[in-house]
Amino acid sequence: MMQDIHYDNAKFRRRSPFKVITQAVVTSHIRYCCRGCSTGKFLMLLMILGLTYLITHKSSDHSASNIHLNSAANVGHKYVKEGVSRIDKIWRKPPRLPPQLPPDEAQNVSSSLEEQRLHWFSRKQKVKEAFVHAWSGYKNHAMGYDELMPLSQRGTDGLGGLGATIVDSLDTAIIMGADEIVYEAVPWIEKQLVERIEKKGQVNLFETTIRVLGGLLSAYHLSRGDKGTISDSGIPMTLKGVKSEIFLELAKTLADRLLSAFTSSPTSIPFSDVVLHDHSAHPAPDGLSSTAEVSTLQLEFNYLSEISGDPKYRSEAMKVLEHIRSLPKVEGLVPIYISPHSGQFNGENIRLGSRGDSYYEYLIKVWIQQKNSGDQLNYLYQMYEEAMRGVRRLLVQKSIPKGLVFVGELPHGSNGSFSPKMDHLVCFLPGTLALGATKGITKKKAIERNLLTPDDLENLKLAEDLAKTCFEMYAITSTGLAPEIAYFHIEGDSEGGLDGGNKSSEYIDDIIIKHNDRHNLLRPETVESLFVLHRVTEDPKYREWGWQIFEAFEKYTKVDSGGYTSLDDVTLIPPPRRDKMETFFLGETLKYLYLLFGDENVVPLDKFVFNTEAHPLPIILSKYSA
Ligand code: DMJ
Repeated sequence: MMQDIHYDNAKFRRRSPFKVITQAVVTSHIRYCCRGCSTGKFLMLLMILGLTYLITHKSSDHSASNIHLNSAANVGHKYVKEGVSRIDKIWRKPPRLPPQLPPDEAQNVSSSLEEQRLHWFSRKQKVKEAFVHAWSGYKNHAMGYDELMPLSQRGTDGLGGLGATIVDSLDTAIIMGADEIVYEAVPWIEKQLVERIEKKGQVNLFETTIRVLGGLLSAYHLSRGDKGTISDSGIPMTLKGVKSEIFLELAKTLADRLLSAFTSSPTSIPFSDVVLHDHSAHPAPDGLSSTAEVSTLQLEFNYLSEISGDPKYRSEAMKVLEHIRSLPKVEGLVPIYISPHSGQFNGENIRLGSRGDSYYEYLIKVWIQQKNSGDQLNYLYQMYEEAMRGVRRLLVQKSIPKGLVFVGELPHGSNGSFSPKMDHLVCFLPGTLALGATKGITKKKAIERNLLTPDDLENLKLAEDLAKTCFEMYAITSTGLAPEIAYFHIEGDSEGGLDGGNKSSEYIDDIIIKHNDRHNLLRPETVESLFVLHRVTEDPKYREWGWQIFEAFEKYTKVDSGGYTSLDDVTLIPPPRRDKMETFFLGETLKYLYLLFGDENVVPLDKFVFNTEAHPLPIILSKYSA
């Protein structure tokens, strides 16, 4: 072993020129040719002496030159360097050039790359057309309402009446270059939104933060509010007359009201609801807040502090995470309810689905957002790492018969039984795991730079396995669209329910769908993860899966008169429809599909973090200033 190391090092150690020459001569044919021949011996001796003189002469010049190297005006140095390099040239092998393809093959490779680019470009354009169709339904039948009911062709205010679809869609329109939509959305925002914020009543703190505040902040950045350059987001800016300052002003006006959820609470845990017109806040009827909701505000409030110069937003929001840091957990995993009155977790229900999901997402994303600020937020990274180890140990299992890897739940804590239930919402996790492993660069680069820890590699593997499971949750149904919740068949557990209806799927027996869980709300989580995994692994299968899902949305959810609709049952053909187009279909689902089929330099993952509603915010470059 020692010898090997010694040998390896010797290969790279620089040998003295004298050693080089004597070794070369000793091992050369001359030795054999001239053995026993005195003239040969004489010639060999002469050669050794001559060469030794030459080398020592040059070497001493070289050592002398070292003294002069420090002097910038050393003219002799050039000569000495040239002398040494001439000798070096004799003994060094020429550098190896990378293998080159013959010209005709190189031509084929580049033209097939070009074909691929065009192929995905045209698919990306189809997504843009879908976005324009979704918007046209909203604009024609529901402009100013929160959401479109595409079947009855009217609007509904399910989110408090801030015109949520308009603000949620705006950055998608900017990213897609759908300028006509930007020019329809911005005047509405300029004229109507401030009045809505001042006059409307109750809104949910979390939903309003992620959709409306997040949308305004992202629009602010993408419209060059904080002097972002084209190379930041990779989006060519063609918009004229859009004044980004308005987005910042509105964001402050809204956030000042949302802050009452924090300031009214007796602990660092905010109340769930805010009454906009009187700057007041109150808890939910059961007195509890969702863990995911209170821990999914920080990207937005931090960025607002950054661009407004006012630390109060960041300070209130970060207190939540600092407080949760101190609470007891189960291997990093947390119950899905928390009390703003006591500041303690409530109950033992642990899951990465509804009310738990984005707690884990924001641990790593807030750390990434602030990673240039020094070490003070490293506790978030540690909480994330511990939680993902907890997920791997306590929540991950494989289905039978075909072994799909899934994340289940612990409804009664770590001492209770395991439930093989997985919400579609959990499908955010593959993307988050991949992002957490490479921090937004490709897996290839991360490996080349030796950046991946054993935990990162395990998380990346889990990400890829889970992304497949999420895709199969679509592929096992008759419509090719996933149900809201899936149960997985495991040893010793016989959940009752339906199969997905696609009898040709090899996973049909692994996934069970209960009667009440057969709906699809046009959710984004799976395509979100496919987008991140494609960026990280560069594996084209993620694009193909995304395209398959997009085609199913086109086939079964598109409404002729404009918009797309949720479904009541994904296992039936034709699927019964549910009259609602959620704002996140425009804000998230179509945006992630568009980015999945597009260029990796557009909204690059090592420069942006997406909030949980897919609004990209730039990674903060300056020091943490709160
Ligand atoms: C979105 O509002 C967000 O992604 C949130 O984190 C979870 N639910 C919806 C989309 O499904």
